[in-house]
Amino acid sequence: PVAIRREDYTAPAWWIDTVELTFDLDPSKTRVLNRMRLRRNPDQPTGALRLDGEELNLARVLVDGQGASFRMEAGQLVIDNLPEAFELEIFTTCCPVKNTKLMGLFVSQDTFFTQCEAEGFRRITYFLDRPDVMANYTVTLRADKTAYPVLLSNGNLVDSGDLPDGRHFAQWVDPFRKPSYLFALVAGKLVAREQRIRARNGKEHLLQVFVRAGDLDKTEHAMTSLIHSVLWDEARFGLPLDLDRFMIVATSDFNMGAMENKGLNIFNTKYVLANQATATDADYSNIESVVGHEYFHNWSGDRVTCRDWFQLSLKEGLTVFRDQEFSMDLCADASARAVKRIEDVRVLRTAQFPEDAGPMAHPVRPDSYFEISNFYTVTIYEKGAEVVRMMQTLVGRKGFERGITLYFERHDGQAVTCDDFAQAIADANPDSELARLLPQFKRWYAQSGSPRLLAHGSYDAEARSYTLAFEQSCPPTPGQSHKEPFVIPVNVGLLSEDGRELPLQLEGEGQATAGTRTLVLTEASQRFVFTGLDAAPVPSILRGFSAPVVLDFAYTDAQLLTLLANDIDPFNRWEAGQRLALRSAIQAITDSAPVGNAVLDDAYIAAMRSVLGDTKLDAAFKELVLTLPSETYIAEQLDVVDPQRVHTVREAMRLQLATALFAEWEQAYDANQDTGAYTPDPLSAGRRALAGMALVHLCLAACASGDAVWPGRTLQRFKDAGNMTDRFNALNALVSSGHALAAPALARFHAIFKDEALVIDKWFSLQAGAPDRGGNVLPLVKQLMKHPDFSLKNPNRARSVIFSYCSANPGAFHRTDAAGYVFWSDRVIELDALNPQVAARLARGLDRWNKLAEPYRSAAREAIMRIAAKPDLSKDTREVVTRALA
Ligand code: HT7
Ligand code: ZN
Repeated sequence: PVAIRREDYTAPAWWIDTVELTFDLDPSKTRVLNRMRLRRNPDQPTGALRLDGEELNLARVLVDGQGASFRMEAGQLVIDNLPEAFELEIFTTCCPVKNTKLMGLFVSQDTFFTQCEAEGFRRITYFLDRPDVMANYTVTLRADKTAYPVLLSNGNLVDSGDLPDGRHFAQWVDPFRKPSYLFALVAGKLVAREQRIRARNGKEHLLQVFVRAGDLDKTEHAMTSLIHSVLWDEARFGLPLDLDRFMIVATSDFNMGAMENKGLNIFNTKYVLANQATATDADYSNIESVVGHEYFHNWSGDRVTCRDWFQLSLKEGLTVFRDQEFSMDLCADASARAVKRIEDVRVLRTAQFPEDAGPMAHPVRPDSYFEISNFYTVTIYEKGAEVVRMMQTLVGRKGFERGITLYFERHDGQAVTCDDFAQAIADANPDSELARLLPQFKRWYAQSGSPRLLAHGSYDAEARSYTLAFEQSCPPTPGQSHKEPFVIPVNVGLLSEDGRELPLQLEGEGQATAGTRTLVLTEASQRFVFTGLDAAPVPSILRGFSAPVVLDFAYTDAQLLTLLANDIDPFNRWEAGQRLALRSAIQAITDSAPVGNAVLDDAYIAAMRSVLGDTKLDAAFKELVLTLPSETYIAEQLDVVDPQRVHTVREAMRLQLATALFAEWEQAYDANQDTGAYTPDPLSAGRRALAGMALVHLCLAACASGDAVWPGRTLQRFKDAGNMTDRFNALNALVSSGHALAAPALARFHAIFKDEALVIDKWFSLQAGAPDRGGNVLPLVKQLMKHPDFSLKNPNRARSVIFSYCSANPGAFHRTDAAGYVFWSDRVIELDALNPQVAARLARGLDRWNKLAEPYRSAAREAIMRIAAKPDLSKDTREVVTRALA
């Protein structure tokens, strides 16, 4: 395969103005008639018409109604000697029922769905399948009326009716020009929850959430989330809903979370269906942000789209930022907002930082790719969102809103670049730091790798001043050995030793400021002098995680304990606790002695005791502070990783917290019981999360001591729970503590929920992700794959078993006998033949093999080589393993 390079971008030689598609839907042979009006792009006066196509059967090509001569070249349909403007008619067939890749037109549970981003439309018809070719679509769907009563496509329904032989049709016209990746159709037996809403301008819209008949009682939360999204985008950014009708449809077979097709969003059922009996608080929260995310794409993605796929973060980074802000604005108070921020940063640090340090590291705006599907990454999404967030920090919230307004005014209806976005934000704020530093700021788009920020503080008693010195650097990444300094906004505060917030007086500035201030770093080394200080302060650096960097500061334990107890910035309070725990973990891991049972010191335990007992703190925040850094995050801090040792140390820390704080856990459990009716709001969800965490620790301690009381109570809670969160937390406590009562509870759980696919996913995932005890998880995973409910073809199910084991359970996956790696390579190969996108995601599981200690390292490399040796791998998986071995 050949690499696609950003620098090779050229505008298309032809534009497509209109597309009329007629589908005769049939699972094994769908006929597609595609009638287009094309015209030459005057800026590209030469070049044949080259249309992309994949797995299509071509029956007819007509140019202005006449049979045309064409040739096939590297899978493309090529036509030469065309007039400047003409009508092109192409007739093809495809086989949706055999489409296991779930790209293009496919069938899921007897319903037709499409997935066209990034390059799926070419599996439906021959087309200029690139995002800068935007056209007006008219779509006619014809199908058997009994089997497919609902026929949907983008835009407005303009006609429908019956046809002979029990068939019927529906015609849809999308009033907006769009690229092919936003095309969608759905046809099947579906029912809808409907709601009419009136926008601020008085216009009425119809909102619909389509699901299978039995699932209507699980659509209320998705609908509420959609309504909140519509209102929020109008209120915060002045962006209204631009369609009469906005539809969401759920499918249980989907490669990703959801897809923002214009006016017809298609969702994985996981991000639509919820009721209190089947969905956890986390599910509710994910549904809210994914519904928001897809809805916000209506502007950031659909109205203004990407010129080429290298600009993917233009829409994805911005839209993640928007969905994060949406969820934050829905929070009732500052504490809930801080919890949301901590959760987002945790994702960035446990998933994106490793990506940025591994073989797949790439800039937020990549320079090349082999398969674009591999670049729907945490770097594009989450780091991209951090880049947008830094822009907001540099121009202020109001300034950012002005920038967004200008961006949409300037580029509505266009396919643009990340440069266009940054320019609009800067132009709307000409006096800002962003405008002043724009070319340097844009290095965030160009340079990969997570910058390191080394900070050092020194107090001068005589001058009553404190100097904060910063040095920034960025490690080499594939293809980028040298990096230029970034613009890094660092939010800083200073605390007295007894935890009081101090005024900030920067040398040479007139007025002292209270609270946090943003220092903007631009040089490799820079220093800031704070004056008027009677004693050495405790610096609170990178408050709110104001930039996606690794901060290195030689805090003493005492300083961290001060920050943990007092910082007005909840993020840095949490961060101080994480640093203390991480410090103990790394010490125990790198120590040559066997792992003891007192990894954490008394001061840390005492601090956690105060956090648990602090009546001023919300339960959700306590739960985050008490959660130890993950095995993946700990491993990232080490040069050489022995995953078993990391696992043993972390398990020892968990047990220590469980036993040392037994009484506090009991109290936390009792104090955080639900009183009224179930609601998934952050406050009550936080209470359930802390109660669930307490149960895990109580069961862990009980298993160690042989006590039967708490496991018994946990089983009872499992049986009596009034909602899935409490029920699942209780089940998790039994499973993760390895108690014998887990087995009957699991059996009962399966029996109750056997007809609820999303709950059965949880059942599989819990077992495949359970802490390893003497190598028991891999045999269990193999057994689970033989369970009648298991299917490799369904991505959610494959993820619930295989990914939960290979990618989310390092302690069980990294085995000294290499059996985990052999299992992984077998599954990658097996999945690759069915669904390359899912296989390539799984293939990322050993990205960090190079960091592993022996014998893991050699065995992991061998497993990757085993995959690479397969001659007929997909482009997707080939790219991942090739980069891993480079
Ligand atoms: N923009 C959507 C991307 C997506 C996707 C990409 C490749 C293969 C399947 C896919 N399904 C959805 C999702 C989003 O970011 O909103
Ligand atoms: Zn998106």
